[in-house]
Amino acid sequence: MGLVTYINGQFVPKEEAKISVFDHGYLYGDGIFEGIRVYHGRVFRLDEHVKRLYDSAHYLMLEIPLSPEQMKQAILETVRRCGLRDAYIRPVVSRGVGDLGLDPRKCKTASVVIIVDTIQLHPEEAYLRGLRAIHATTRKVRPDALSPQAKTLNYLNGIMARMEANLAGVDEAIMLTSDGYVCECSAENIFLVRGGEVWTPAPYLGILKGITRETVMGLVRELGLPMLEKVFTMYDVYTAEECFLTGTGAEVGPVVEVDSRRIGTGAPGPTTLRVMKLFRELTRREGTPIYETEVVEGRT
Ligand code: PXG
Repeated sequence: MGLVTYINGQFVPKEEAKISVFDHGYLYGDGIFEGIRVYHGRVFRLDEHVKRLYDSAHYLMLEIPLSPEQMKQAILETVRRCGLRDAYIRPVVSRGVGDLGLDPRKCKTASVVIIVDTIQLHPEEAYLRGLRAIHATTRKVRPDALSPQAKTLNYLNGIMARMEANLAGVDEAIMLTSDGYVCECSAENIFLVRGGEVWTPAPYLGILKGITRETVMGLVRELGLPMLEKVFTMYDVYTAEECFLTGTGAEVGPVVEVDSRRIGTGAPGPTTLRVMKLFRELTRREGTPIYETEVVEGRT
């Protein structure tokens, strides 16, 4: 079965899914998106992702021509038509076709696209040995300039950081606030294990409050460990016992080296491995079923 893309109410083969060059999503990055995973025939945290999509739209005063319920159904139907049980879903809503000026009033209707494909952000082997990271010289955009909560189509800030990681020959880039505090990675949140506690940057620093981050904070508490949202610097990262990152694409990824400093033992640590295991188990159990048969399976 070929991959199917939803585009403005139609399901088309992915090769035929095309958007106008006059769409302000293309011209200005004026639009929003989500990244959602399907595990074993179930969409993980669908309600949370759809809520965040509509919150991003509300922030940008972008009217999505579907209700959240219709969006959920369109997402489920697109995955169903792709015939995949494990997948990555990318709903994208852009301002729509306008003229060559910035003014969004010229764009009459938003474009709605749902792409379904597979994704692997880092090779499997990187999760076994652990990821290597640097901290980027590119600072996070200040939250008073553009909200980090809104997943807009302008990801240049993260892309600039990611290019620094590529040039340094490592897997990821840690981004700091303009004041130099640890914020998040190019498209993941960051966690440390220090003295039996688990730390992650406080939301007011200007992070995206990731859905995987929220999930993992719950798992850490389940493990009976203190889970703290804090303000910290690269010193705390270098001297942590463990470091890991979280994101829909990357899932839970151990970080074993930062700015050429070994983190902990230099191998994925015991708390990180426990969180990875719990996360894998949770994604097997929970989620909105795509196929009827799995509704039955899920309830028995
Ligand atoms: N921080 C930023 C800046 C992000 O863009 C996360 C954290 C993690 O959030 P979730 O809700 O996914 O746990 C993101 C995630 C991808 C991908 O393919 C993810 C994002 C953006 C682009 C690609 O994983 N956002």
